[in-house]
Amino acid sequence: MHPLTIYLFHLIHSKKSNLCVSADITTVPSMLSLADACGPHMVVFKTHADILSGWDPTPVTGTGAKLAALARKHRFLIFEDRKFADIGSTAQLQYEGGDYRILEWAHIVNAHVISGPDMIRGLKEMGQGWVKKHDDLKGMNARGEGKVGEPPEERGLLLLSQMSSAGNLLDEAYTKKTVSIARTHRDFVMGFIALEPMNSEPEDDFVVMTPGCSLPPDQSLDDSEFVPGAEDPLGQQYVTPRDLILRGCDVIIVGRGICNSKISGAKAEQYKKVAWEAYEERLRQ
Ligand code: 6AU
Repeated sequence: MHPLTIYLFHLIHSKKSNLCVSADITTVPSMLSLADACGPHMVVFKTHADILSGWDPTPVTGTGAKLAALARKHRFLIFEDRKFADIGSTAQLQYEGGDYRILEWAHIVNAHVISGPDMIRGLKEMGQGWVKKHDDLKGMNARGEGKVGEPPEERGLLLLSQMSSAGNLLDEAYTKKTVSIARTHRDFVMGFIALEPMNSEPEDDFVVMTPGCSLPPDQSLDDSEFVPGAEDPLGQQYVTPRDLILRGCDVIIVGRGICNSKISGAKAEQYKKVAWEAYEERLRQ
């Protein structure tokens, strides 16, 4: 199993959480406060660095470093939702370079395989090169942890094999091809962004993280203006956390249902509880 997947499942069980909070917000201070408020309740924090204003690229003290410090404090994995889709050599530059230098702070990134499998090879070269530079990996224990339970300096990839948006072009044949390409890069591909489990062969141990997740509005808790519904005005389609977990998804991805709330920490806790109860129910089945 990919070392980050081992660590992820260790976190899921120790934090009793299958929740990834998605920071679909537009300023660096609000993104960092969201990570701090939701930290105790989530196992993955998903960013869109390119929607943030105020990104500080300074090495060691900049935004990436601040986020990494929060990941160590609360023990969660950072997932930059970059959706790479270019040729291998360009994807490498996008992963490592620019102001964001995603490689330095994001444990997980995602990609569309639309440009072919060599793009994965390109990203893998960078990810594995980064890992080699970091000696603390040698101290990783059997649960995939680095120092005192902290996330390891590993790097992993999720492929989009299905999408949550209405009318998307990822049909069954595309999904199958994506999974078969993933099987040829098990040492870097942790799993998928998908709406259901993708494992079908005995040696498959891919994780599935699923977006398009919301709870029905809860008047007692939700004081936000955004009320997640069955669909947003731009084709996002929602399923409840319970339904997603019962169908076998490992991690639910929740964006506006949490980050648009003024009480995002309490909202994250609510999502965590509902998803965890469903997970326990699934384990009993
Ligand atoms: O909960 P929402 O609808 O506010 O946010 C969902 C988040 C957004 C999307 O960019 C992302 O999940 N997403 C993805 C990912 C994670 O790759 C794929 C997809 O098919 N649908 C989707 O919403 O940050």
